[in-house]
Amino acid sequence: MSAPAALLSPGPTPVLRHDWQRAELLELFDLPFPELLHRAASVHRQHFDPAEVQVSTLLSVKTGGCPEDCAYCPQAQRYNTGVQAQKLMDTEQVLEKAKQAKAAGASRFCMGAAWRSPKDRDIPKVAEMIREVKALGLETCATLGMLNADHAQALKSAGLDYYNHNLDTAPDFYGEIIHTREYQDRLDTLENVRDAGMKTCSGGIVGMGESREQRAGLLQALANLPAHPDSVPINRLVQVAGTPLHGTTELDPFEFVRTIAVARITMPQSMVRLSAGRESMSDELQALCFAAGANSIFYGEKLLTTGNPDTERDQALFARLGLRPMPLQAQNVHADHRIDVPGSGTVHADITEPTPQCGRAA
Ligand code: SAM
Ligand code: DTB
Ligand code: SF4
Repeated sequence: MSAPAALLSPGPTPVLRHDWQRAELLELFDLPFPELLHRAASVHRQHFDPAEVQVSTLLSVKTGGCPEDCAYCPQAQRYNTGVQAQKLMDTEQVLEKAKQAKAAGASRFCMGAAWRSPKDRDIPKVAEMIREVKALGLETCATLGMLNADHAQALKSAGLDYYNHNLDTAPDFYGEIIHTREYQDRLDTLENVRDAGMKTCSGGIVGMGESREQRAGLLQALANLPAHPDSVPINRLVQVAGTPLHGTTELDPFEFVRTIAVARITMPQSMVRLSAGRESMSDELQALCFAAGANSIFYGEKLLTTGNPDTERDQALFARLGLRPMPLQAQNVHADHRIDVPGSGTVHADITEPTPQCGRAA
């Protein structure tokens, strides 16, 4: 099909739009694959060095036993997935993992908890973790469920740079996936995070049985937030036995790449993260995602409870594709406000170099 001239004209640097219509996004999705990739890659180059990929490491600081019913999630207590509930980790253990992540070349460390929302008594413990991880010279990120304004402020005061809270899917598919909290609750949490002066990390999951229109609806909801999320994780559903979504028909890999490309075009200055699901992707599919404008990954053998490519495989992939980790300075060029990261200059490790954990890339 032919795309409208307005969508195809290269033009000057685009202004950030917050008024995307679903039909416009669907027109992008419908473009011939090479044309869509070309457009996304062009937008990518206007804002980023396409050889640089931001590298984050995840740690589950509180695993399992979650009271929510998210149909994709291995950590929901109500599903029999074999995930053992654990209590909140000690700061010492978290710091050990953060040091390893830094030595392996990560620039951001994201702490996840299987909570609906943190309780008042959890906040000082998490704040201590954040302070100490930040003191290592890492950017800090947390994903702890819904956040009220006071909790958001307390985490900001502890030095939290990013808060991850996903919209997960389109408003019109959401009711098929989660029943224990509303879409509006998610928007409210993101508002509390922004109001506290933290950066937002928000994206979603594809491959949950949603339609293309609903994938477009997810990206529309993200792009039309009052501020584009600084990071946009695009997760491909990791199917876990025992969850209601286990057995869902797999998404066409090219449709996943299209989703990345449309995210890049509609949120040109955001870090678009090729997030969960990489373990089962070929190197070629990941390369297409980077070509379509993905410029962030989770690095390290584990996500929260499921697998991620091992570090040697990622080092080899970076080496084969000529990619390198994005230095913190470059990440903050695109931010609304700069982050004061102690010792940030030391975080610029090259994951293709040998590290205490891993050998040299092939
Ligand atoms: N409990 C908090 C919450 O829900 O906000 C934080 C942790 S939760 C695991 C963070 C995100 O991980 C979810 O919003 C979802 O997008 C993603 N996620 C969870 N399970 C997944 C799966 N099986 N496949 C892909 N993404 C998943
Ligand atoms: C996000 O969007 N994806 C990450 C992170 N934010 C917290 C989590 C993926 C979890 C995949 C399933 C698991 O490992 O439990
Ligand atoms: Fe709980 Fe978060 Fe999993 Fe939902 S996604 S069940 S809130 S841990």
